[in-house]
Amino acid sequence: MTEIDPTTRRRVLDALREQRIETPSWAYGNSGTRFKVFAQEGVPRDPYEKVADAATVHRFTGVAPTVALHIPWDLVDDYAALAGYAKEQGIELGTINANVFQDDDYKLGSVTNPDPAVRRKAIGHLLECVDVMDATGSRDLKLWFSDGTNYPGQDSIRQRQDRLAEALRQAYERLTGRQRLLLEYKLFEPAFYLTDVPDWGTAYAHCLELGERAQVVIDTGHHAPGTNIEFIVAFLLRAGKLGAFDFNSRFYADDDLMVGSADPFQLFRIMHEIVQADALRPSQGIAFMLDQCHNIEPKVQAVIRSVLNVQEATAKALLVDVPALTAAQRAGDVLEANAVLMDAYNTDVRPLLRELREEMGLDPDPVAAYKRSGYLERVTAERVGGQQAGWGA
Ligand code: PSV
Ligand code: MN
Repeated sequence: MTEIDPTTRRRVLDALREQRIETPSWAYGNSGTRFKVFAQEGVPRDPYEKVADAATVHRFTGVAPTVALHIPWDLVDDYAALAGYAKEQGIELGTINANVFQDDDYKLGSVTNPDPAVRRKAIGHLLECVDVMDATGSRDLKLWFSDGTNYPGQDSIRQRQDRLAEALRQAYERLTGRQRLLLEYKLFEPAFYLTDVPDWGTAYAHCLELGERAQVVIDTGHHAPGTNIEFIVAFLLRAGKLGAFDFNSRFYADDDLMVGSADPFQLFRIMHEIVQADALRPSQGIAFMLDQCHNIEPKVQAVIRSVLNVQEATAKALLVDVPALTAAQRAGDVLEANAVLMDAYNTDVRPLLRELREEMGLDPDPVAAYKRSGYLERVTAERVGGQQAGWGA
């Protein structure tokens, strides 16, 4: 693709202007590996300061108007007040992530635990998360379970599925109005032998059983190397069961690096499936979230970069010449079809994105504008004393 014709340009700019990317509250807190957490200056000390950071990302990018919360990491007395603060800052509270993986009681699992009392406690937390959603006005309850077993024979695989189904049913039945249950799968970790929701097929089957408002979350970091993630995207879209993404990049396992940093081509292929299914528009209901931890890089700047990476991949996907691609596919012209796709991928969309931001009244270079703004210096000076928030707090 050499020149972008004016009609295509307008179509792409309009679609990009509508795009919405949700950032995670935990990306702004300190995080690390099990070896070391490197604390950074200016890190938020409470959910309010995390919201302020998320609002800063939105101010410079214009396409990140919501922040996801993790309960209890973002525990506050008054969620409606936090939602009000977010509004003042120009954003809204988004997805509520339940956390049933950090309590001693969950050693043998949460909702799949062999002990009914532990299962009741875990389900109680899921229901409390829906209470939070009622207060914040959030649409989505996102569930990821660390449940699994370490040794063959440790527990009944089948009964654990029954327990999982029962817990999901109770959470699902608690939802009202437009609220949805989003089930996230993960290949492995922390259990070594068996994971109770290890793949999209398991998540899909449970969501099918639950009903229309249960959908699957694809965390891009949660697959075996070489997995064709865009196939999963296409399959779930076709079935009407793709609810959300947790975007990030991985080299080895669940590294939670910036989306588009390890394999921007994969991100493009994913966004191509989204665009082909006309699933980009917010009205289509797919939540495009980030699930990242910035262990050694400055956090707000890294989230801004991540948002831009998603925008770049999306812009390229929007540039695919669909009539030419369809013609080549129908003619069985393998090389031409591939060339059409690669043409779009190889287009430098940065000038187009600069134009988009100018149209939106933003600085064309959000990273540079953020650095010039002095935000980091200001919060570093302000956020002294207290306890810095971290992954897990
Ligand atoms: C689990 O690895 C996960 O991807 C889930 O989405 C959690 O909520 C999140 O990470 C916590 O960082
Ligand atoms: Mn995730």
